[in-house]
Amino acid sequence: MDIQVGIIMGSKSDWTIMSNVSKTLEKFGIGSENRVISAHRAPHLLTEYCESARDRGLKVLVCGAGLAAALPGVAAAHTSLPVLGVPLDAGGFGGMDALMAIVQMPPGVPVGTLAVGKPGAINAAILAASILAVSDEKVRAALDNFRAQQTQAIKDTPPPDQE
Ligand code: RP5
Repeated sequence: MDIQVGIIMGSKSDWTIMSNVSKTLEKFGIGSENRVISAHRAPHLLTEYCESARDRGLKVLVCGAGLAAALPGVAAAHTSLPVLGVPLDAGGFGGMDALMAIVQMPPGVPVGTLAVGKPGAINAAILAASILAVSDEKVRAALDNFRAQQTQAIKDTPPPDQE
């Protein structure tokens, strides 16, 4: 499986949530790589990673961070690849701190910001799949199949009082 998505998190402590990104991408047959690279603690490493990402074959970056959460924005500053940001609750303000930091990018350097925590991590993977599906028939088929199954599961769910 070609590695097409780069998943970066600010700390190993983000892994519990960010592992949902690679797990979800696998469902669509999309290969990914995981890296811990803090924008604040290892800024040069982050620059190097993002500047070389496109040439190494990556097509989308998914970045998760908590607290001041500069990671997705700084990544987007160093590449024109699509960057998706996942705000994480690292103990301050229920993740609102990270959400505000990630969503408030200045015009010209966008980050596609997802929900806080696990729902955001899962949706970042699905959105990455949607981006890749534009030019990849296999991913498109997997995505369409996932959406159809999801809808079917809703239709098959009995109302609570009829179980
Ligand atoms: C952020 O600080 C990381 O993304 C993490 O969510 C948070 C706390 O990091 P640790 O102190 O657990 O390494 O940069």
